[in-house]
Amino acid sequence: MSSATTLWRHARLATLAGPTGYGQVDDGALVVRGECLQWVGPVADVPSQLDVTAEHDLHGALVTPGLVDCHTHLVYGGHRAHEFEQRLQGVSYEEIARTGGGIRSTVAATRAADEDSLYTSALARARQLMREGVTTVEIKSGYGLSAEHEARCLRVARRLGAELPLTVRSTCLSAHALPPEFAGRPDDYIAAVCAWLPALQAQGLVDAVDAFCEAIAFSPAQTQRVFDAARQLGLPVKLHAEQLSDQGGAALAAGYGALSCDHLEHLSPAGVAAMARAGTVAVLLPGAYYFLRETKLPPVAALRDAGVPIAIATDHNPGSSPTLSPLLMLNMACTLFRLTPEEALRGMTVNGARALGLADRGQLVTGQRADFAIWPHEHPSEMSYWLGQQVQPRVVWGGQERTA
Ligand code: DI6
Ligand code: FE
Repeated sequence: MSSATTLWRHARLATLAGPTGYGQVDDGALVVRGECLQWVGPVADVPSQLDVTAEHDLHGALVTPGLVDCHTHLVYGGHRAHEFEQRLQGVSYEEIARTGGGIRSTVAATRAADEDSLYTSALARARQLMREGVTTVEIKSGYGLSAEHEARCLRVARRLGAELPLTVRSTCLSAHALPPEFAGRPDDYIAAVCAWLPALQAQGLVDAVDAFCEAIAFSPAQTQRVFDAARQLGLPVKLHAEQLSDQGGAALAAGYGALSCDHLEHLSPAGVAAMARAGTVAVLLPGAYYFLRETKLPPVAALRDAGVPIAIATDHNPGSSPTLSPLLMLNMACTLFRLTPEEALRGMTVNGARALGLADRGQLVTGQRADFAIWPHEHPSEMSYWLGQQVQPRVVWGGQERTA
């Protein structure tokens, strides 16, 4: 069976091909065959011998790769608006966590919800991301914190991937917080996590393993035990590292060839160097920085100088980043972290894909997956310029245009 070949012409392409620059093609065309890009270039050079079955004229609209949101916690019950109020009264995120609120309050709400209602709420969130051009999303567990409840959250993530055109990568973040039944016994909890990981993997629920290495969460030694269990199973690792303090987590993760280290506000020069050596992506999360009213900036200039690829994600979660706007994150990456609009866009396309270990997307080049978004813009810098405008692109997932 030969698959359909579709020609999209008169696009202003931001291909992001090559290591820098937008890779702009002003009067560009994309040829899509099946789920992949068969040809990309100027309209004037479209090969004539193609057996095109459908054509679309884009009248000069901007086309970018589909957005990759490489760090989210989309599956959870409840919300934490009351903690937002407390924090505005001066109670810190750490204090709330230490007194049983924070992640643990979402764990209680998540355990109390049934699988269908977790699915329904996560579905609405995923659709919102899709409406802003997200074609690939990573979803972490970490609000179940028992074998049963973690499996449930990861099944919800898999179900979203099966029922939506979106690609979903699922990450096991069981080492996110200490559940109440293990109070005072963090090492026992880590042993339990290491013991249930093989079963989660055997059920096909895990693409990567993450942990929260922090004074209010797990130590480097405990993180290392989780990483050893992941390595035994051949699973790649990522880490919530250096968000609130410098624990040396990034260097530890880099030693395991981590796909990414995420947050990184307190990253040290040694951590930057270790990430550069390992080719680990730095995932910066301006939503959490903003919402927690942090003041310590991630070391963007040092990451840049060391050649560490930078990704940007929403970190959607109910405690520290309740946003579902990837475009707002592009803006904040520029205004708060001083990325260039080009770096921000790369961060949510090609480098976001890299943070998930996906080499088949994030650029508009021959052979990549035909995931792209069509924007009412003249220049790619507008992706991060328009602030809170709720721009809705047309979106093509694996060659098919659909509405989210
Ligand atoms: N860091 C974060 O920002 C999220 N998880 C993490 O390890 C926040 C999770 C939450 O507060 O519910
Ligand atoms: Fe997170």
